[in-house]
Amino acid sequence: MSRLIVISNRVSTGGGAQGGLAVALSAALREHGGIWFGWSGNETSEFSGQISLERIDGVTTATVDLEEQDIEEYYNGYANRTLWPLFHYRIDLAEYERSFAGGYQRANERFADTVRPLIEPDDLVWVQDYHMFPLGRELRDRGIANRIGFFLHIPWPPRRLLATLPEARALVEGLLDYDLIGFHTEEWLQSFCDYARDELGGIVDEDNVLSALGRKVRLIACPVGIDATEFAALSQNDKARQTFERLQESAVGRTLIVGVDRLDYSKGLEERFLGYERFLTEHPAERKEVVLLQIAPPSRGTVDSYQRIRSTLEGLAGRINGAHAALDWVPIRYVNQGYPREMLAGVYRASKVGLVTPLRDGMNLVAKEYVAAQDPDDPGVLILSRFAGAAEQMQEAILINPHSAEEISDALRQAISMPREERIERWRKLMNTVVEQDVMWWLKRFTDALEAIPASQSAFIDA
Ligand code: ADQ
Repeated sequence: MSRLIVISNRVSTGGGAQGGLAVALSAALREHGGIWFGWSGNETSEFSGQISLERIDGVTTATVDLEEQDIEEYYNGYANRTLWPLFHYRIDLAEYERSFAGGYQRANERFADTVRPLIEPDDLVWVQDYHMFPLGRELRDRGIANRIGFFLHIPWPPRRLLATLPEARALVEGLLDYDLIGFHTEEWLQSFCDYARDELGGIVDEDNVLSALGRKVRLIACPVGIDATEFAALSQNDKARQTFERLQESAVGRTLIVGVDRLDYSKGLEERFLGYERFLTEHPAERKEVVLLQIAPPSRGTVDSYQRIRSTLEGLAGRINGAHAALDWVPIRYVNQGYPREMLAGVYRASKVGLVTPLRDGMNLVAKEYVAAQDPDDPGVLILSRFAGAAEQMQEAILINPHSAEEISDALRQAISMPREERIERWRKLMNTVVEQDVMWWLKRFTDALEAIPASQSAFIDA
């Protein structure tokens, strides 16, 4: 079995917001042996390429500090102000600045210089996400002939949207130096193919191998999962039970509806609040029978669009509560805080409706966690946006268009009155998928596909 070199913006060997993913990547690194490389999260006055090696729970991590200008242009700039909004179809929020593009390229060159000496000839190299698009090419330029895979955790935008990015063509050309590119869904994969065909004259064969500009890269749709068995067990532990009881007590017999998201404009929180408000006004008889608990810890607070969405939501929650609250009832409990995973599991289990309404989402792991945490004899109902990658696998949820307040309102009504047998039937099918296509399944599917590629296929096919 080849050693694995995982490369991502941040390195985390467990816990944190991306708990499941970090745990899975750590498990793969323990099994294959190898190194997890990335930015330390720290700033240095002058970039030195000095690597900090650590061994945590059987996993070797290697991290490097970046200069303030790199962090500003590469991370806060190109990654969070340019690529994130564009890839979530929000060109209205995307900022196109040459300095960001330059800083992004420089940081990737620095990563390549730093990680290069750690890579041995038979290692599989696996680059994660939109922070690192150019890394494959940079490694090739430094003589790395290993198999290199790339996985994108966010959507791939339609061709005409991507074309608004000044560096779009260079970005996609750079991706041709990978051997394998993974997307969460067929839809994101097809958008990528559209661009490669129309803008680069590429050809995609029946095995999803793209040939363009004299190079070949294999494409796969490989949806990420959660550690479903572990999460289901978590929902039964003491801390989860305490949270469950506390919530049940405070809801005093009302139906709890839950939303759990990083505070991000892609998650459709504003539209969710408006849909819920519509439900309150359209169904006066059921009004005081429900409570929406929205948990949304702030993220990327230095970026203006994140400050704006935060204040918009505070205003909206205040207005809805002001207009509808009674002496003994507040319609929205809006909490800006992160919680340990076992508490979240208790929250999901206590909630009869899971409301997951992103406007765009690469996958969305909350939808899967909500399902995994349910009581098999009395499960809650998942309402899920059609525009989350997870919708491709989770057809038994109530699927909605998150832009329509009416659809959200109708779905809430349907979920709240759904008979137990139907809830159980839908949940069983959802749970089967969540368990079968879990995070270890994802990991194996990707690493098997990478290992199956003849060594260094991405070397120039015509050269
Ligand atoms: P995110 O945009 O962060 O991930 P998501 O997939 O929902 O979105 O994962 C969020 C994680 O954070 C979940 O595990 C959730 O439990 C946790 N979390 C959210 N709120 C929390 C809170 N208040 N307290 C504690 N934990 C909280 C990106 C992409 C997604 C893709 C993932 C993985 O945007 O589309 O699913 O990567 O590929």
